[in-house]
Amino acid sequence: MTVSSEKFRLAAADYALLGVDVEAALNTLAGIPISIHCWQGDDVIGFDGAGAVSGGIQATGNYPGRARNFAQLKQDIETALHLLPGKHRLNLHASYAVFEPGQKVDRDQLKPEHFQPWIAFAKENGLALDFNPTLFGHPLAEAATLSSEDEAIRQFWIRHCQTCIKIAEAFADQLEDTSLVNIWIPDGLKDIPADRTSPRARLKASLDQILALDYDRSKVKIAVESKVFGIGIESYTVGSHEFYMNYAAQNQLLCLLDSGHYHPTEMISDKISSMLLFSDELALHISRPVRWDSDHVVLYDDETRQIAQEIIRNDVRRIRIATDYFDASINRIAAWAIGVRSVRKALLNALLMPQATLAELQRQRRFTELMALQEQLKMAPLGAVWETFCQRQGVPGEQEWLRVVQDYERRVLAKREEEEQG
Ligand code: RNT
Ligand code: ZN
Repeated sequence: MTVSSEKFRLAAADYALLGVDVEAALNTLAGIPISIHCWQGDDVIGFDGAGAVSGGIQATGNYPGRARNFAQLKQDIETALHLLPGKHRLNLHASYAVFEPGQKVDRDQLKPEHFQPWIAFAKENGLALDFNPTLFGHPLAEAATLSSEDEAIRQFWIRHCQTCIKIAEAFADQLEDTSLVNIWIPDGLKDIPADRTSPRARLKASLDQILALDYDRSKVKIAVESKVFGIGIESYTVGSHEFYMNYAAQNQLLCLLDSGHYHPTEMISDKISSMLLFSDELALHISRPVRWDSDHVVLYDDETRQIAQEIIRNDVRRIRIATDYFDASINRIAAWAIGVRSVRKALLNALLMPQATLAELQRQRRFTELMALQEQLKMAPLGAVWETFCQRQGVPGEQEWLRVVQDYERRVLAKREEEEQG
């Protein structure tokens, strides 16, 4: 027996004493899809010529090796996927359309054909695709988008969202899986508004017009993502939480909760149970805000663990889990690996908790024992179970994955900088 299998056997025995079935947990864990955001690979720049992200979000740092085109981003995602145990989906933005050399297609004219290479990539890797209209990093997004006072601009973005829904329908058809389309807009004001209502009324009218499109609701799921503020739009965000929560409820859309989009002490882990009492499905962007919506790499931290516990305690099948962060200060493949592995570890941690016992202690108001057991669980041998999970999934363990990244950095990423300097 190898050392790691012996460690696993002992760990499983410890969990059995707590009433937890480790094998059942690993089975469930392997099947939970995490939708990986493509935009960590290139600092949210995209391929359609924007050159930089805008809209109050920002990737800081200049670590070498950023993906500059489809071939590079695809290669990086594939490399990251080999480091990630379990089932995944891929989350694309419209700005990642793949064009022929010299071809220019504006965002309101995009077609499924511009994503055919991504569909092929998804097929090769057994991934389903999720999608996002890109309402930033574009000359017509400098002021406002779906809430714009300029009717031509507003209609441009309405057409963009509609075409994105059609593209997602093509994803769903060709990959035989539903596709989530998430709408996030950067509209807001730097300083105190005189009229908070009109932009929101225009956003509501825009969404109504987008949804009037004929699309297959069984294939394409639409989510709306709120936010409390962004850089340069500190005082007023048109798409606030109340706005979208009500809009989603009224129109049977999914509400998307991003863990960086609330006040610093307001946690999305506490929102999941409430949301699910009123809608069938919920979507999440797991991020890590540091003092603000900074989109740091997700870690295996308290809030990520709490989010995972709420996902497992409620109903994992009703929650669409995605990652959303962008760090340009460290190796971008490592950023994917650490963030997505952290979400998966947190899900494993949640699956290895004796949920029924804990809930019963709460019901009986035996709070001393509840606190003691919750603390005891923090010392449980999760690491050994995680290593076995990685091994069974054919993915490197905690000791090994970084070496794979470092090797890739030497072989591939470093060359990109040389090419650039030419
Ligand atoms: C921005 C939102 C949004 C973006 C992506 C790129 O604050 O979180 O989800 O991060 O669409
Ligand atoms: Zn987000």
